[in-house]
Amino acid sequence: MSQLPILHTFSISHFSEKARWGLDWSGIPYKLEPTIPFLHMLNARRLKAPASSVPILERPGQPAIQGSAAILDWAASQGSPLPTGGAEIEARLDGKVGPRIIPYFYSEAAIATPQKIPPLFTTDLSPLKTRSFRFFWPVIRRLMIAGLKLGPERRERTRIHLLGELDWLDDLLADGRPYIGGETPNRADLTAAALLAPLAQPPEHPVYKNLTPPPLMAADCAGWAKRPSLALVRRMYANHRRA
Ligand SMILES: N[C@@H](CCC(=O)N[C@@H](CS)C(=O)NCC(=O)O)C(=O)O
Repeated sequence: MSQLPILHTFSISHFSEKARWGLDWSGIPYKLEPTIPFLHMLNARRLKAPASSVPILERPGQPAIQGSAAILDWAASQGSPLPTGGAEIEARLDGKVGPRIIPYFYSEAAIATPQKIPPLFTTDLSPLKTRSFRFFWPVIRRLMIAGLKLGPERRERTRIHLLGELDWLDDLLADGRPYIGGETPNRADLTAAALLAPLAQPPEHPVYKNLTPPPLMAADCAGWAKRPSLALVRRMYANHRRA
């Protein structure tokens, strides 16, 4: 095994992007290992992770770390220049925003524009995993629709919740501060930017620069673009996202 830590991700995953960005910001070298649905479960089991989700950081000779916040905690413990602070806001973003973006996006995209999803999932994948993903995509799609109960009703419910969270973030930024952290970003800024990036598709994003939202989401994104919360996402990517 490589002596570098290995970051297991889904390329399309916003929580994976949060961990990846945090490691990039930290300057900690690592190997990016994007995977595909179902293989990720086998991998999580091999790494003795408590849940199946990505991101997971595999460390040579040490237990793997699962979860974007735990991976960032570890990066900070290495004395890295990763910004700190904003823990309560980060926890709310992780608990209420990140999980809702998933059904909000897939409820429309997996049904109306499923052909646009594979390029996002297969960014940076090995040729073999890319072929496997494309072969299994029709099955993965059906299981996702059934498992996550995707559809117009789920979309509408998660949209209303998301709007409430955008209002909350806009209020935090209402005094005109450039970042949640004030004049400089804290970890909550990184978290907000990574988790809300699907709504802003920043050109610096390694994957969502190629995201074409489905029609209803595109209309939402256009209507929400001037919100301080989404301006924050674009500012964070423009000023702070470097590979
Ligand atoms: N709180 C976790 C959430 C991770 C998460 O929800 N990951 C999704 C992809 S965005 C996932 O792996 N879903 C598939 C699964 O849970 O098996 C974190 O911060 O890492």
